[in-house]
Amino acid sequence: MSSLDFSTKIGSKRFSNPIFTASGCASSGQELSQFFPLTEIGAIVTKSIMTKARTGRATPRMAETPSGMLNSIGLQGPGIDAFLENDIPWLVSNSAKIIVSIAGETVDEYGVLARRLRAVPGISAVEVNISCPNVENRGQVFACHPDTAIAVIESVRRNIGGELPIIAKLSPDVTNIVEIAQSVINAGVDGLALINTLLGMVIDTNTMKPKLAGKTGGLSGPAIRPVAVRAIYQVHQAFPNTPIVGMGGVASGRDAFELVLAGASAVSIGTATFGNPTAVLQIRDQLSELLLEKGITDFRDAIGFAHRGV
Ligand code: RRO
Repeated sequence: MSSLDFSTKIGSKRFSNPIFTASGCASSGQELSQFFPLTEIGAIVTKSIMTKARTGRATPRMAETPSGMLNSIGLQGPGIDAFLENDIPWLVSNSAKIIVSIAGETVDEYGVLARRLRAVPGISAVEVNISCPNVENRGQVFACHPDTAIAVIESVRRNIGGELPIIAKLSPDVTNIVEIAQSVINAGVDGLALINTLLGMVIDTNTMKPKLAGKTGGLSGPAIRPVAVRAIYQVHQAFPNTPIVGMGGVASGRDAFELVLAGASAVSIGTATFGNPTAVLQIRDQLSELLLEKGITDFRDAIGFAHRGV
């Protein structure tokens, strides 16, 4: 059987394979490392980190939905100091490829986080999460408006220094995702992460109250995959040279392939990991088999294939 070049690039950085974890679904990798060495995956994308430690929203924070789930975690995390002291050295000592996801309540907070990361060795890229649905104030969903999205990315760009690729994570809960992508590309991102969860809500018909303490939550899982495929397709069509890390309900190699055909240069696995901690590896292996079955020996030839000749 012919061999596959499974490597991919985001900005200046190369990854040995295109299957990553999705931010928030594998913390900083410690739990997953009980099941396999983190060097097996293309990159670990850490849970979005903020300047200060945060307990997150009240429980219940999760609810099942048809073919998916809602989460209302609310950016729980240790804060950047503890993260840099504990999580990054641990990941580096495990030779993991690291993409650090950051989140802030203000434009300045993103700049502060970027400045803290600029001199840290061992990081491959920064994901700028401007699309967390679980914030008290919808005005903090910076990815919902071109002006606020630009302000955050400019602040990160100013503070991060030249080397680290910046990936902006966008929300599907907008009228025109291409317009938001255009604004963050103009502001200097090297890649895009598409898509964050969709804002949803479940009401318990027995108690007649919302199931989540925070009332609303982010919808993930197979239910949202067609939304991810659509967003990736639209954005890749408009900006074919901007790498996309695709995510949204991927549970098999074939699902990952669909996002790649739409235009993703890498695919992150989130919700599938909760039911099966080795999902990331299975999806990686299924995707590589599928590519070879299709006669594709260079992964990069598959990126955006669905656009060709259309
Ligand atoms: O922490 C969360 O509640 C959360 C985040 Br930061 C995000 O980006 N997306 C999501 O569904 N949940």
